[in-house]
Parts: sequence; C-alpha cells; structure tokens
Amino acid sequence: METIVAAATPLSNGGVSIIRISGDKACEIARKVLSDNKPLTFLNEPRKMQLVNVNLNGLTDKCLAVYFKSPFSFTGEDIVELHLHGGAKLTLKVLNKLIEYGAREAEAGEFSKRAFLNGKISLDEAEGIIDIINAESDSQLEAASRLSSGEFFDFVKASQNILLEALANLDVLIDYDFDDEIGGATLKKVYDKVTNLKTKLFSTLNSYEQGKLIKAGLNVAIIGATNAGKSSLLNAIAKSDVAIVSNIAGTTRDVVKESIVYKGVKLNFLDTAGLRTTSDVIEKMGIDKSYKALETSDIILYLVDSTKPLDKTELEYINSLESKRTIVVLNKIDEKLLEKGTQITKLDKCEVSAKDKLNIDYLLNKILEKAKVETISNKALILTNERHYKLVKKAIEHLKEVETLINSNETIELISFTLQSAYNALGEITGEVGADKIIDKIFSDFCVGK
Ligand SMILES: Nc1nc2c(ncn2[C@@H]2O[C@H](COP(=O)(O)OP(=O)(O)OP(=O)(O)O)[C@@H](O)[C@H]2O)c(=O)[nH]1
Ligand SMILES: [Mg+2]
Repeated sequence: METIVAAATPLSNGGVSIIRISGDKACEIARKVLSDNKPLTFLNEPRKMQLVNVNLNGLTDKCLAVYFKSPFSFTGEDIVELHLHGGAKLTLKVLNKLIEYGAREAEAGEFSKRAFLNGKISLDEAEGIIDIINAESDSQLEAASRLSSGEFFDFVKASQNILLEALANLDVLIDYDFDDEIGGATLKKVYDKVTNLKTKLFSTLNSYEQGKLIKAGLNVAIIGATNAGKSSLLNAIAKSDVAIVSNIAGTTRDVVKESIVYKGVKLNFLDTAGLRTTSDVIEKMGIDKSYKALETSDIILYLVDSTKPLDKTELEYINSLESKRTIVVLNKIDEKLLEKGTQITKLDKCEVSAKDKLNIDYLLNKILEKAKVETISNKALILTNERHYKLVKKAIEHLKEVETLINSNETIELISFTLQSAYNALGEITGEVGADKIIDKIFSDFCVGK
C-alpha cells in the first residue's frame, strides 16, 4: 500500500495543526523533513512524543512528532504524526514536502478505510465515527458514539452466531441419514432459533423510527393563513431574524428553514408561505410548497391569529388536520385572545406570542411530547443508519422465507441457502460481506485526513 498523507486538522489558523502519514514508508518520509541535528528518538519509542525541528528549504520550525508502530495505530499501518504550529501556510508547505518525498495525498476517508481493510474497525463502527464528526445534537452524538464503540456490531455478531448454529444443525441433517423423528426435532430447533432471532431483529428494526428522528432531526412545518405570525414565530424560536416579517399579507414566498437543538434534539423548522387564494403566480408556487411541507413533516404547527375571528372554511380545514402530528398555535396572545380556540376540537392547542416571545419553551416541549421523542439512553439499541435498517429488514425477509420453507418441507439445501442469505445480509452491516462499491461510497463521505 502506498504511503498516504493529509492534514488531520482543518487547514486554518489555530493552535496546533496535525499532519498524519500512514504506510510502510511513513518513518522514512517523515525523517526527510525533520532536521537531523539531533537523533530522532521518537522513531524508536512508539507513542512517545519528541520535540524536533521541521526543515523546509532553509525555513526551520519546531514540531512535536509521534510514531505509532504497525499494527498498533488507527490504520493498522505505521503512522507518523507531526504536530505543527497551527496555520494553513506552514501545514501546506510541510504537506507538499512530504508529497515530494514520496507520500501520496490521502483521499477522503482513506485513513478510516485502511483501518477497516486492516480489521481495526468494522464498517458500522466507521459509520459511527463519521456520525460523531457530523453530530449536531446530544442525541446524535450519543447514538454515534454507541455505534462507533461497537454496540451494534456486537448485536449483529451475536445474531450471526445464532444463524451459524442453525446452519450447523442443518449440516448434520445433510451429512447423515437420520430417521424422521430426529430430523423433525432438529428442524424444530432451527425453526425456533429463526423465530426468536426474527423477533429480536424486528424490535431493532422498529427503533429506526426513533433513530431517524435522532439522526436527521424532527421536521416541524409552520403553516397557517397569511399574517398569522409564522415568520415571527420562526424568528422567536431561532432567536434571530432569519425570516422577513411584515404586516403585508403574503410576505413569505418560499420555505425558510432553520434548525435548532432543543433538549439535545435537533428540530428543523420550516416557515412557509401563508395559505390563501391568490392570483400571484410566484405566491401560488410558494403555497404549493407549504402544502408539501405540511405533508412531509413530522409535526405541523398550524398558526392562527387569535385576535381575528376564524372563518368557517379555515376552521373546517384546521379540524381536518391529522391530530397525531398537529398542534394548533394560537398566536398574538399579547393582544386580545378571542374564544376561537374552543371551536377547534380534537387538536392540541398552544397559546403563544411570537412578538413578545411568550410560551415559546412551552411550545417546544409540546413538540417533543407530540413526536414522542425519547432520550436515547432509555432504549436498548437504536438504529440510526438507513443502510443498516435496510439490511436488518433484508435479513428478516430471509428468515421469514426460512420459516415458510421449513413449514412446507422444502429441502435442507434450500433452507440452508436461505439461512446463509440472512447471515450475509447481516454481514454486509459489519462489512464482513460486501461489495467494494458500497465500501468506497461509505468512506467517501468522510473528510480528508480521517
Ligand atoms: N401583536 C402581535 N403581533 C404579531 C405577533 N406575531 C406576529 N405579529 C405581527 O403580525 C404581522 C405578520 O407577521 P409575520 O410573521 O410576517 O406573519 P406570517 O404568518 O409569516 O405572514 P406571511 O409570510 O405573509 O404568510 C406582523 O406585523 C407581525 O409583527 C404576535 O405575537 N403579537
Ligand atoms: Mg411569513
């Protein structure tokens, strides 16, 4: 494998900038940029830092160098890290020198990919690492760190072991000539194992609903008639003027998105164009988007200007909304609050003032309650990754097929083959089984230097 190099820290000004070199020639190449006015003892003492000089055609600077000897490194290969003074210019100069001396610039995620190929981490653990890097909320971070620490890996491995046992049971039936009674008892054992495993996988599969929320955040659409105060509410929630507010009806024409993290959960708010009949073509396009946001979001905040009477059509429309995901927000309670709320039945209601920022926290809590967002630590295992979800689902399908095959007295070979397919689906999660293309795709989502 070629020796690769990249900055492991962002290329900008900061206290320290770290360059990572990985591969057979890591020591040899690093040595070339380090001044040899004193012995480079760090190369004989892995994991121990040494203050050395870095030499760039006459320019000398100090840096800390450390060596991780294969296989005891992140990639499993020889790694040298140089901790330089933070600064893009210096880092780029050193990087270029290392490339000149024979290292190749690493591709995105190449260090992690090598770690995977060298058996240091599994594919799902690598996906956990990328989730840690991208985490924006506490729940995302917690889910990511659980994934990267191998919790899901252990579950998948244990499930695969059950399938291996079942396959071993079936093998005995293929090799020997058993009477019906023994054969039947063995098949029953296999059947029970498959059914139990299927139930476990099902409950993991169901956790994806929650996992999706944690990973992508909860989408909350702010809908309502023009001038209800939708944009004002978005600004109050975001604590910043992200959307234009005016008393002209039809101010918002497009969807304005803003995310916040509340109580460790990412909430993505969508402020939309006010619903009304209009001949303005652009506004109409905006209103189409409002309906789309209404359909696709997890939670709908239907905003009502509570100082004005509700007309019959709007009232009917509000009452037709899905109660499971709708909260009717009666806005402008700083002014006169009409009794209109009582006409809205079956839907949760919440009174706020977007202008005076009254009851905003109360509303945010109501949203979490409505979406049944649980804190992640309450759950045994939560699937957050779509790829994992699809593979668990695929494994379940194969297990269902095994049950049908056993029930219809199909051949042992066919049952074994289908069990093996379930095993392989789970193996794709960890990367034990897998196509190079999928592996490449996963690592290409990483940043360079990771
Ligand atoms: N008194 C009072 N006025 C408010 C409140 N919220 C919004 N307003 C006013 O209502 C008017 C409309 O506010 P916007 O936030 O632009 O309303 P909108 O629903 O986004 O309107 P469109 O984008 O046109 O659909 C503005 O004059 C706001 O100042 C509130 O809580 N109390
Ligand atoms: Mg608006």
